[in-house]
Amino acid sequence: MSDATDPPLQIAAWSMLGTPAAASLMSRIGADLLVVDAQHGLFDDASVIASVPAASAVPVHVRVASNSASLIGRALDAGAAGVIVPMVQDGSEAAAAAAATRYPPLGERSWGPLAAYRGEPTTAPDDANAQVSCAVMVETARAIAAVDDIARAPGVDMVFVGPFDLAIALGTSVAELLADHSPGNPLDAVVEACRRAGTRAGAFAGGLDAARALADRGFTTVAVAVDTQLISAAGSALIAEARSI
Ligand code: 3PY
Ligand code: MG
Repeated sequence: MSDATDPPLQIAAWSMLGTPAAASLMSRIGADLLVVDAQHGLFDDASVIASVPAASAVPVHVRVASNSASLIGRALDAGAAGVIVPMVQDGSEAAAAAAATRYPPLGERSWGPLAAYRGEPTTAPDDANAQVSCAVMVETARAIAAVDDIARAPGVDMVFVGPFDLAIALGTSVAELLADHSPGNPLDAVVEACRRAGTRAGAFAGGLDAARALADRGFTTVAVAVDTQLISAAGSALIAEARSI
């Protein structure tokens, strides 16, 4: 259930397709932010570097392939507003991810923004530290058990649930996870830990019904519009209708 102290709901778009054109299109559909997926999407280092400036209509957050300081640094050097770090298991992994997003003295990020090579102004280290967002993904049983430590880790701005991995890890399905309202539901545990820590709670939804269910539970960032799914769904519906011409 949403709470009066929660931040306003953010609706995220999500790009898998690995090109600046797809990222640019997805940044212009009215979402509050765009996630460029370099874990399970087709983005690599070069296409992240080309896509972040192309998707200039909204802040771009890169889901990096793993909890690696160099991947996090390169995504931020490309101009990303933040990163989403998958498969974070405990407070120390969360703190390491966050440290990779901040320059000293707050963290261990190394200076070298790619914006400079595009002739764009760079952001001063203190401003970059204040503006960047570090989201860490909670999607295993171990992470759920450590969710308070993860949400409280210094520099973590958002705890982001991967419901598909979480459902696999817990031996259930996303539908059952969303339908379950018994005490101790892991989705509620994430929202409650985030409220205690003053951290945003986000989740991948992948569609309207899941987004609504997650927002009703208190998640304040929901990723709802995924480019691959939109093309398949809208394309097959249109072709099916065109068959009746
Ligand atoms: C998950 O559901 O596990 C995700 O990582 C969403 O992309
Ligand atoms: Mg996942």
